[in-house]
Amino acid sequence: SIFKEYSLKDCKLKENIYDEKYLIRPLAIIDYNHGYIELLRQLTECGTITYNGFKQRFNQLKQCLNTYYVLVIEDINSDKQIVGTATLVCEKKFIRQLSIRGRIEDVVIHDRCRGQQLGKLLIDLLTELGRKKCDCYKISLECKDHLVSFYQKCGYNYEDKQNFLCQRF
Ligand code: 16G
Repeated sequence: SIFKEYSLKDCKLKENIYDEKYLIRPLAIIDYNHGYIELLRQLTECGTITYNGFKQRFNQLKQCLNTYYVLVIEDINSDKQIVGTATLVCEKKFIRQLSIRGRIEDVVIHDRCRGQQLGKLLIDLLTELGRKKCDCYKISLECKDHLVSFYQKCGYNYEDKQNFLCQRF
């Protein structure tokens, strides 16, 4: 498939990526009507999200220049349904000579589309984007136990010197 040959041109993701079945592109407001939120529900709870609420949040992310890169996979043959997503967030720091730290967030592939390497493709694209275009000095992510080996295949590993801690509200 075209995916295997694709490499991020200038890492700008200016061109959409097609093959016969799927289109990979940045999130758009219209995706609200094509199952984007329902897809996110396969990852975690989302509560009630109205169209206006979604649009407002979308515009907030967009206003943060060079910070949020939300990719989606559209199923061309299935009424443009959104069947995959992943986000790269670039955090600006003072440390390490005003460095940028990347995080991979909210990765979901629709349960009916798993096993086609679509998740790996999204991670690879965002990792390349973070490394080459955004100049991240590191990119990290958190995941459930059963996904550790998947992310290891994408080049992510445990770090001895860091632990992940969390407080929930
Ligand atoms: C996973 C996700 C994270 C997401 C969280 C939601 C990846 C790599 N990790 O950790 O991005 O925000 O689940 O779960 O996709 P929560 O609602 O329990 O925080």
